[in-house]
This record gives sequence, structure tokens and C-alpha cells, in this order.
Amino acid sequence: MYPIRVVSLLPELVEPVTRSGVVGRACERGLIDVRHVSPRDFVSDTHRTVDDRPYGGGAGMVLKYEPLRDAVRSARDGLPSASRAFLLSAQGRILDQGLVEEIAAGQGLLLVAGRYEGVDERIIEHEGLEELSVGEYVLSGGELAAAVVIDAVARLLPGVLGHEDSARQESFTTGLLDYPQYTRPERIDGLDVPKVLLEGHHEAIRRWRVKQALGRTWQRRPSLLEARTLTAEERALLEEFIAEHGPGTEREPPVSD
Ligand code: 9D3
Repeated sequence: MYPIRVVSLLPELVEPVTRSGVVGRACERGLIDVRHVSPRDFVSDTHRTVDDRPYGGGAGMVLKYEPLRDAVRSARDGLPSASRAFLLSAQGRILDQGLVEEIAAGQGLLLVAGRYEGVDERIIEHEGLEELSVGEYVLSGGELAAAVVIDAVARLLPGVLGHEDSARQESFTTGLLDYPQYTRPERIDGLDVPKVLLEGHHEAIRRWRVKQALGRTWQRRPSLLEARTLTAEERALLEEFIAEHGPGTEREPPVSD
């Protein structure tokens, strides 16, 4: 059982991911154990105050150190001491599949979700938190980011995915964008399923899929191809794709700074 502890003022934003779908089933089957701890349960003043005004002035409020520290300590109780511990923060390292794999290879996970304008900075050092972002856009707090981390990590844990899906993680198209998928009917609104997929020639289907995955990656996310050494077959299939679709127009514009 892989333990996950979430420190958050709004657990109701995280909980849906633990109730439905792949993660929901993993929870039901006891493969992961997600528990929530609220900083509000660690304050005793009449208004149960968890936030305060920022030193130095400015807009918004800051999550107070003490309730957060006490919630983190409580959440850590029973977690293996080697567990990674993250503060979800727009200032953090951006999550990628490599980090997801590292987290899933560990023994447990602590996630701290901030709210308001942020948390008292001292909590990061004192509790040894790593800061983690889920991408270059602005959220209203860390809870949805925590849900993203839980979902991405849970699907890598032993037994969470069925045999078919876990085999797919090791497939010939890993590190590439997905090839297109189709299901019945064969023709709808004048749109046809590619003929090769209907003919039952499994080797031809495999080559078509690799070609599509390579072609789409080349068109949409060329940086993924640069990070990958292509086999002779892959190079040939990508050349076919480019010959059929033509270069130009469809590539990502160069990144400017
Ligand atoms: C624009 C940044 N701040 C301006 C002073 C305000 C602010 C925006 C968003 C302060 C906190 C937040 C809350 N964001 C998160 O907690 C967060 C986040 C995100 O916004 N983007 C990507 N990943 C993450 S992880 C946590």
C-alpha cells in the first residue's frame, strides 16, 4: 500500500480524483491510501484563523506558519521517513513524467497545497519541502495540482493498471505522442477509418501506428524527437510521413525569449 498525505484547506477539490476512475479503483482496492489533513484543525482561536496579512504589505493573505507546520507534522506521522514531500507552488520545478516515475518508485508521498497568495516561506526550509509546479499557468491554489500529481503517480504503482495498460507503458511508441484511434462505425459524416486498420494485417498496422506517432510528434512536439534516437525503421517511417504530409506550415513556431 502506497500512502499519500495531502495538507490542504480545501480537500473537496482533491477528493474527486480519489473517488472515480483509475485512482478511485486503486483506493478501493487498497493499493493507495490517500488521507487529508487541514491546517484549520490545528488552530484554536474562535475564528480558526489560518491566514494573515503579508509583512511588507501588498494584496491578499498568506497561510500562517504554525497551523501549516502542525498539519504537515501530523500528515507525516505514519509516512515512511524517506517519502518525498512537496509544496505545490507555481515557483517550483515543473512536473514531468521522469519525476512522476521517481515519486512512484518511492515509499510514500506528502503533498502540501497552498491557498491565498502563498504560504509563509519559512515552512519550505523547516519542513524540507520541494516546490513543485504542474505547468506554466496560474491556478487559484495547490489542490488541483495535487490531484494531478496523485493521478499521474497512482497509475504507475504496481497493480493499479490492468495488464493491457501496463504493457502499453512499455510499448514501441513510448516517448512519442499517441497515434490516432478509431472505433465503429467504419464511416460517419463522410469520414472513414484508415483502411489499413480494417484489413487485419498486424505488421502493417504496427508500422502505420509508429509512423503516425512519429509524424504527429514531428509536427506538434519536435523537441520530443530530438530527445530520442530513432531506429532505422523509425527514420524510414518518419521520412514517409514527411513525404506524404510535406514539411512547412505544421511545425511549432520557434520559441522566442
Ligand atoms: C501570479 C502569481 N501570484 C502573483 C502575486 C499569485 C498567485 C497565483 C496562484 C499565488 C498563488 C497561486 C496559487 N497557485 C498554486 O498554488 C500552484 C500552481 C499554479 O498556480 N500553477 C502551476 N502549478 C501550481 S502548483 C501550485
